[in-house]
Amino acid sequence: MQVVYDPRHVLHDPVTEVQYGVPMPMYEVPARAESIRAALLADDSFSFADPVGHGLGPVTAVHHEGLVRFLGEAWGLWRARGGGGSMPPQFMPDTVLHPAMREGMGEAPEPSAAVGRIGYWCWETMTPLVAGSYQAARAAVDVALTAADLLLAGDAAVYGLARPPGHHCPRSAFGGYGLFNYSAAASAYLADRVGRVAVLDVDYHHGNGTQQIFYHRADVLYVSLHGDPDRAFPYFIGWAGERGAGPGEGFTLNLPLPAGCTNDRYLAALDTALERVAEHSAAALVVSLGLDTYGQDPIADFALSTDVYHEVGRRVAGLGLPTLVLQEGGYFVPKLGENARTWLRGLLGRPLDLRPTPG
Ligand code: Q9C
Ligand code: ZN
Repeated sequence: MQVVYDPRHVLHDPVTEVQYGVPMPMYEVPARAESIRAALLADDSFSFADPVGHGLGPVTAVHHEGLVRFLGEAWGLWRARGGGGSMPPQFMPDTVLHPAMREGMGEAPEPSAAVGRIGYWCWETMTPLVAGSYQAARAAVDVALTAADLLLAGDAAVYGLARPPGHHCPRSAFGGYGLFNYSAAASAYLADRVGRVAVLDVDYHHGNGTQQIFYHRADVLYVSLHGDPDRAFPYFIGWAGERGAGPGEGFTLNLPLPAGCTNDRYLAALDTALERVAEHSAAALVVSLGLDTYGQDPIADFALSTDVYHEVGRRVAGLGLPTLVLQEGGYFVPKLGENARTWLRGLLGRPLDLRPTPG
């Protein structure tokens, strides 16, 4: 299996996220992608390829141009404002555009100050921007699109190893650790070229961004298994009753799951998801692969074990669709590489081959 990877992911390396007002070390760190890369390099089922630049077209196909413009200039504006030294080494909003604020008053105009703009284009406090965030996020999109090209060229399965993850980014905002929704960009790119596409999002968190981007479309099916928004981030979206709208009605399927979700419970929900994907007659499948469903993940509450990822990959392969796997979440770094490798081996039909954790 070809793995597309770009070392520029390390340029996005904020130090502090804010959860419930508490500053804490980032969970979404460069070591995540490096742990996966190391595990795949040690397995001859995988070979590495570099991304090719695809420009901004596929980004603005799924994102508001204002968001893209802001992210491109945010760091420079922040530096110019503080002149360096005394400013925090990262940029995060203190005010976000809550819908209640202007209820009944129409759309808010985008302010001109960078400190206002960041809250206009961001929806939470766990995705700080640093000097290289934009470059890393652009590289991640190119990883996903290059992997999509390999799929279009005939590979049965391709893996895009990218970060920061993007599935929490709707058309007009960033957040949820990511800047650009590369799974959505690759899905739209594939839909333009092959017709119907299915997105299977197995990250622990609901992919609110991807759902929003395709909510009105019938050609791109969005199916997600995730922690129930009644208790889990992103809280306000991912409910079972959300099924798509207009021409997209029936083309979103949410399967919220309970805390402590076991391997068996998970596989049963996966079968439901795969049945819906099979009905879609897609020409390609995009998997948003989050490994934060793992039992030891520090920010999630499912109970999956490493071996079940092999079975999940195997069942996904059973669809018989050209499959583009794109990395999203997963925060238990010591097992992340092994979990990804196990999942991908299942997809490839290679035997389960559990290895001891390095280090
Ligand atoms: N206090 C992905 O896995 N923090 N994003 C949740 C709640 C943000 C996760 C913890 C989680 C974002 C791609
Ligand atoms: Zn996640």
